Amino acid sequence: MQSIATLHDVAIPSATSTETKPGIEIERSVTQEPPYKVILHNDDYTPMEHVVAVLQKVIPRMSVKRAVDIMMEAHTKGKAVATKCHKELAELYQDGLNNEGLISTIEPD
Ligand code: TYC
Repeated sequence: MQSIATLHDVAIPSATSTETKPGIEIERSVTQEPPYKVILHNDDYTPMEHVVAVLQKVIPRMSVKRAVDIMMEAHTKGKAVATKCHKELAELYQDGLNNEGLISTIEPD
């Protein structure tokens, strides 16, 4: 299959890999690395609109509806899974969310 990866889809090849063909390495990283959950935690002070805006800014292809659903789940239950992806991307999204004032953590899925 041929596809043009966007910046967000391109994984950083793992340090332990011996693979030398870049295209194959990227494919392996995206499809075979263990999944992580990015978890959004509720707080008592961040405006709901800001939470939705940050989710959409930080996580690619996040629709308004999904962002609102995730925000409301965190608001009512204390936490919500914002997305699942491989570890390097999960760390990127965690930093993006936390740098905008939200509280997020990552954990293996
Ligand atoms: N609890 C916040 C409020 O009432 C809204 C909020 C929702 C904050 C989800 C963080 O992850 C969060 N303004």
